[in-house]
Amino acid sequence: MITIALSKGRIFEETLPLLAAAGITPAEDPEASRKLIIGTNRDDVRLIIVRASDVPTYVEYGAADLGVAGRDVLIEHGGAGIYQPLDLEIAKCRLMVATRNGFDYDGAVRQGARLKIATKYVQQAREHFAAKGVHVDVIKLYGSMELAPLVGLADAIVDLVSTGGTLKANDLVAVEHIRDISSRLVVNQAALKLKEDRIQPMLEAFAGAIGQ
Ligand code: PRT
Ligand code: MG
Repeated sequence: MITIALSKGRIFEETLPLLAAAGITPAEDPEASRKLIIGTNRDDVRLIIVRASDVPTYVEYGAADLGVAGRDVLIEHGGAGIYQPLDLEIAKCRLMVATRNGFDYDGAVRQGARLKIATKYVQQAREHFAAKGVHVDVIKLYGSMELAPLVGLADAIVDLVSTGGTLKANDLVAVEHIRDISSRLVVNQAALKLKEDRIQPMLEAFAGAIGQ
């Protein structure tokens, strides 16, 4: 059996055409079903539905052979023991620093102010501000980061931006670009060796389908 870990929502949707290119069709739509293990048209392939940030953990421990995870999630996880053979170029966005519209971010940085940063991406936020030589207190949140500057929890957030609509709706502005993000195929290293005969053709099918 080959087990593929996916999260619901954009990653599942954008992975479907790649699975199709490898001849894999899910038996059910995870949005409509409460099942966490979903069969496919292939007897030897199943999907498991996990939180986006849990995909690397399932793959690292071999509970899933393959998975699809954002670069944001992979950097935060650390990527130990996980092979990342392909950038799938899906679920694209940008990791950015954002503040309230009107907050003088550049001024605060120039004056050497200590900034409060709310984020789910603690590791990447620390690295970004350390590289700039800016002192920060990082406040870990699990979601709705956009709220933090509006209620005085933080001076700025580090979050993903795609259309910019969420920032705009909350009167926030992006002030710094940290990195471009897309999702990658991740593979358990032992599985790649043990099940190479079935995993390798899948990798080739995914690679062939990217960007088409
Ligand atoms: O939702 P859940 O808490 O379960 O986890 P998750 O938010 O990590 O999962 P999901 O499915 O929302 O995102 C999975 C992956 O998609 C992320 O790890 C990213 O790599 C990628 N991705 C691409 C995004 C976005 N675009 C994105 N726009 N993930 C989140 N967002 C959020 C962002 O955090 C912000 O709140 O959408 C909002 C901004 O969107 P715009 O279009 O208004 O700018
Ligand atoms: Mg989400």
